Amino acid sequence: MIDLRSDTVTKPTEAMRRAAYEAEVGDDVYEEDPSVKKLEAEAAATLGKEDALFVTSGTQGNQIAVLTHTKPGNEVILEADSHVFFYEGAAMSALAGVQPRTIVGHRGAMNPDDIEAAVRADDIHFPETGLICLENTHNKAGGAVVPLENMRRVYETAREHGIPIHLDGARLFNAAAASGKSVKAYADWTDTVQICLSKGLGAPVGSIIAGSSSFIRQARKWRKRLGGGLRQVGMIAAPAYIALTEMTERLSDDHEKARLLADGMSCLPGYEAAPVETNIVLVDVTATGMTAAAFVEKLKERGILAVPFGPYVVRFVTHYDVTEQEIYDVLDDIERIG
Ligand code: TLP
Repeated sequence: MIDLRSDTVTKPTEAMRRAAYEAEVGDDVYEEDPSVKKLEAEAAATLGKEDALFVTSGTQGNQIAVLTHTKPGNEVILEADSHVFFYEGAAMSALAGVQPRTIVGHRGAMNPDDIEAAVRADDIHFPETGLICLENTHNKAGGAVVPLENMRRVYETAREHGIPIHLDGARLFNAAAASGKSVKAYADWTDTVQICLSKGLGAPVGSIIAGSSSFIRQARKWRKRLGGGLRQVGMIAAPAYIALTEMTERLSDDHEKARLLADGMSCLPGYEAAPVETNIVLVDVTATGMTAAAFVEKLKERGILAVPFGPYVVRFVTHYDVTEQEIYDVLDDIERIG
């Protein structure tokens, strides 16, 4: 099978498996696991934040951020197709007791004027705006990079109103690779940031949330409440350290493969690929007369996995476990599907 469903399907490298075996460990609930401490310190430095916390998943990291920044009854401003809103099982409402206020963005970027208009005035009828969430790269917008200038303007709006900003940076290293800017440059326009190490970077498990020391102290407590306080977790922090320090440079290879796939598909009749900036390719299959689900079934019969991302849109995600040759093979198969 050529698995293009997501960059979450990457398998840990040999070096990661060895690092897991050899990891120095301790009880991380007592903050005594040296491998976890090393990872958190490196992540905090890379993102330019005071402190960082290793969490089990991107969803857990985002939700700990929501829980830590807000109080029940708050409203959270976020993009209408953002992962936190669309794909996290309404966790912010179910767990934090906050309500989402969505804004439709352009390629994942919300207009700062729309944010300004959505911030609640002081009125007895209204919830308080407790948080603004951003996402970069933006998954549903096809891996679009939210420009730094947009993030800077959102930050200024947020600061005027004293509202914190959390960035879902599950694929922030992809944004950095595509733009040539550092992840810190993006994180500078946020209060807190979540990065995933288990997507295109290949760690078997884990995400990081980073922010001020006082934020991380409270976030650690939320992680424990959610059952995310783990013990000898250095076994997974050690491979995650490799993901953070050795796997980011090669992400532009994935972007190349995504462009190859998108350009190739656009040359075939019936397929229309959205602009590709990183490792996600969204293809509209309307003109083939098939639904996305039917097309994905046809792909599967040929040993190719992708996901329907809407009634007529299919998502392909490139990563290091798929070669350039396999992308050419996929294009040959799609040509045969017609
Ligand atoms: N996204 C997954 C699916 O949930 C859609 C994927 O295959 O892309 N933020 C963003 C922007 C994400 O894309 C994801 C995963 C997460 C957060 C959640 O990460 P995990 O899966 O570690 O909870």
